[in-house]
Amino acid sequence: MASAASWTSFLKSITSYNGDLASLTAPPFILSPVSLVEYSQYWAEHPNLLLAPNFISNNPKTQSDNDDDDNDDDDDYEADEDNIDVKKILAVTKWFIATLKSQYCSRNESMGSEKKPLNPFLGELFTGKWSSVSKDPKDSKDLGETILLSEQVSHHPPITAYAIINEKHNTTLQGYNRIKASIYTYTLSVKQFGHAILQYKNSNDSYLITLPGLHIEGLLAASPFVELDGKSYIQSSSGYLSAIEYSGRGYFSGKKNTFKAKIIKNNEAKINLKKKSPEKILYTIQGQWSEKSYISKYNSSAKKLFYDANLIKPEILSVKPIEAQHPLESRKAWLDVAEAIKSGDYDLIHNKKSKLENDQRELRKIEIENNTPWKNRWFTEIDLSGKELPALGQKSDPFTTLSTLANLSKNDVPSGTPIGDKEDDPNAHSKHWRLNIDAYKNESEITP
Ligand code: CLR
Repeated sequence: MASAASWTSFLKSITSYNGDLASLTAPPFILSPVSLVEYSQYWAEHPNLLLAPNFISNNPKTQSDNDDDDNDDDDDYEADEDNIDVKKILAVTKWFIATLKSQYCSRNESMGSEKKPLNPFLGELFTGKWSSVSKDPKDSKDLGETILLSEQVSHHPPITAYAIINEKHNTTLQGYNRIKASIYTYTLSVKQFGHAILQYKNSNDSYLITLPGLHIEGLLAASPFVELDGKSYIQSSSGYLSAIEYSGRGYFSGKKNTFKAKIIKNNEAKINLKKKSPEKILYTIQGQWSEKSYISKYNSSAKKLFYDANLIKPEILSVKPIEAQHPLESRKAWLDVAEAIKSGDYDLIHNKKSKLENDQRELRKIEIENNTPWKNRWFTEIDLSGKELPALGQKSDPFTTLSTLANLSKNDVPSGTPIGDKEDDPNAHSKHWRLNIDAYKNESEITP
């Protein structure tokens, strides 16, 4: 019953929440031994879906059609769509929907509930790779190796940047995120800042991916879980938008984790706040992102299975053994704390965590004394305000064109905020984190 008592004091502490999640002292049973820097891996636990747009061609009998056996209803919708750009945004939408179960349900599945992750230290790294063999038995393509780079690029406020790179297919996903949490009567409400950019360099296609809002329910019952809310968008450079709306139990349907995605051509309808111009919806996809979802074509009532989240198991990232890791690598750095958490010994957790945190404070002090500020390893901050040229030698950043196409703000405001929305703070800066490709290419010390 000791844990029940400390849960009560935890609940009391969140009523006086000051905006800093790290300052909440949660009882051991709700602590996760995993650092938030690891969460970037959830973007690619289905590498075949991430890479799928590479295999979509104009040829009516495409590779993916050939791969289908008799039981081909899970991607049959591709067969009667001949616009290649529409096919591609459907494939990207499918990959994105497939990431959600990993992103938002995996702690419940592996640890029984949502948990409080370790708060990454500045410069903390996490890297690993996915092999070239697809888990999908229908997939016989050579995917090549996909690697993950994840780095804590800021500690105050916490910001994680990541890149997922497949050299064989010239495909890169990169992004960063930060959260802002508030508490309303025992519900933790979280806004995500940041975005991801997905680039298929062989075909010159790029996509902007924005991040949904979420809230944590079940706090009173001591079994927290995530519920997504609001909207998120996928904007393609080819001029198509996938607008996804989330809701929980009992809004669109009686079911949890529901969503409704609309595929729209940009010049037919922009994200318009004031007057809703009539949208010409090409496809609608609805269902549960943690279960099954169905797709229907404009003007047709016929529904086909779009994605079944329980059909193909996620492909787990392979990470070097801890003995082979660098001291900045997450699992190595947090090893003692992680073991203390697993042992459930509050004092031990506190001691090990304090040691790591004090060492970090000491490092920051030395940096100030010596005037040698911490240097990020794989990522750089760029400024898209137009006042300065974007760094990394790029004339323009895909975010500028893609956010303009979608009518989304370019500023550091909640992800997916439309231009002119009440959340679109005109005074917010336009700095965003990008992969420093040279730093990655010249990296020899810390490899996946
Ligand atoms: C981080 C970025 C990932 C998606 C994601 C999933 C779950 C989120 C996490 C992000 C941020 C931290 C988070 C977590 C769920 C719970 C946790 C909001 C957005 C908070 C800090 C824990 C609160 C503590 C209670 C569970 C007791 O791509």
